[in-house]
Amino acid sequence: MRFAARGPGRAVYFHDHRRLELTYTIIPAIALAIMVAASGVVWARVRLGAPPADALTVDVRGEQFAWLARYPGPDGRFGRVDPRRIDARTNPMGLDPDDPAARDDVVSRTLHLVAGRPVRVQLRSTGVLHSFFIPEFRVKQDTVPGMTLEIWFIPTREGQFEIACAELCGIGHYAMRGQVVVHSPAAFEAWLAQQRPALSPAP
Ligand SMILES: [Cu+2]
Repeated sequence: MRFAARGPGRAVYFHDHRRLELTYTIIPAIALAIMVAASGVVWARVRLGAPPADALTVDVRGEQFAWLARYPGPDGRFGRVDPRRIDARTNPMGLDPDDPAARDDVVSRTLHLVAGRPVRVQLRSTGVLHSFFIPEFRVKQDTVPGMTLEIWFIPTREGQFEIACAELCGIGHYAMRGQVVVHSPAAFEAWLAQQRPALSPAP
């Protein structure tokens, strides 16, 4: 406004202004350093810290184009899985029937969790990269074929939420939606008690 075409005076041109440049470098540098340090503390707690001892462990597998969750069954142990055993209809998780620990494993298309109880999710993938994303929980972790990657968090509220796939994984990527149901502890136990082992489906 001051130096507009019709205004009085001329703009001053200067080539260097050390104090101005130092100011607009140092102030953002300090602000960014504070943000990096503060987020680093949170990152380390979430990503490097072990989940609490009472955490529920769930095995989750991404496939084109759906999510599968596995619970260890009454023996509390996950049985062996083998990608060569995967059959889309009869054994999508690839459970190995030769392993006794696999015979009581429960497999669900919906992820069931407990409000207030930490959960450790072991992520696997069949075929291609996916990304396990629950927007409401601010939880996101890629799934990589051949690797088991872990993420843990604490659902705080009962209700239904959505799992999205956040990695373009093929033609059906847009439809790769899963459901998370967060129960009270009693409702979760009741749900689990109703499930049949994946390897012995209803007659
Ligand atoms: Cu996907």
